[in-house]
Amino acid sequence: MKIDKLSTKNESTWCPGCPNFMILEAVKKSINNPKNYAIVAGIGCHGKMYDHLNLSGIYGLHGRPIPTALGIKLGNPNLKVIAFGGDGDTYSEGMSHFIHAFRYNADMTLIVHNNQSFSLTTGQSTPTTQQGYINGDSPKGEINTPLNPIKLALASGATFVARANAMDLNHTTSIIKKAIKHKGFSYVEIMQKCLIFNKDMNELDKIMYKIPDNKNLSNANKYADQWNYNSKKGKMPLGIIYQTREPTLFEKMKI
Ligand SMILES: Cc1ncc(C[n+]2csc(CCOP(=O)(O)OP(=O)(O)O)c2C)c(N)n1
Ligand code: SF4
Repeated sequence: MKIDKLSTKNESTWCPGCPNFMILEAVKKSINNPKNYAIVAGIGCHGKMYDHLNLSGIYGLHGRPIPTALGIKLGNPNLKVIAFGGDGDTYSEGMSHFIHAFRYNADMTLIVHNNQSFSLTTGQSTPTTQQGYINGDSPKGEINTPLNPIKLALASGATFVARANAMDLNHTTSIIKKAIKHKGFSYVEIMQKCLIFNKDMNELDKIMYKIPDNKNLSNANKYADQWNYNSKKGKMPLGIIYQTREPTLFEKMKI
């Protein structure tokens, strides 16, 4: 098998056609000097990114890719650190880390693979699952409304918030490249269909549209409000929803 520098020979356990393959490709296209990078993954289908990227790092715990990535960054500030999380991983068990990461503003990147489902554990509801979704955990349908992590990120002091569509390789790649370049904590949510669970939300491409890079917080909040994670209607903006420059963690610590 011929493999490039960033690939591994590990067997894939993703379902054939899973959009995680597209996210993997976008990440590979965004990395130019692998020795400068370290990665962390949570546990879930998204976590298999760790198996397929020939990069240093830690295959972390469910919900904990952010603090693990922060530990790596503190250990070696010269590294570019990327954390991969699922929507269950990041917005449920890992939620406190998500909020504080924006306050700390350490210079690293979080990529959330949002398929609106705890897919590896057979499709239970996550905090961004739509109301009414029937699954093994909620046989009568999910009773709660989803939270909006983009709004939460903005309210928590985020300096870089972006959303991408896993199926749009070029756009996703350009966003990941900008996220890695950002000075501070960059958060990229990649909307990703799951081919097996919560397939109800697999037609969201119809409401997606691209926005120009935005540096205005009031506009960012308007973009965030355009889609509530609950509906298949409305408009879902893709692109850099907000970017600003604030002191990073190390600048604040003066190291
Ligand atoms: C500390 C801990 N809590 C719970 C689990 C069980 N668990 C493993 S994977 C997973 C679901 C992952 O869902 P998500 O993060 O959305 O990722 P996906 O599989 O959808 O990519 C859960 C709940 C675990 N392994 N460790
Ligand atoms: S269960 Fe869903 S997210 Fe997991 S590998 Fe299959 S298609 Fe991808």
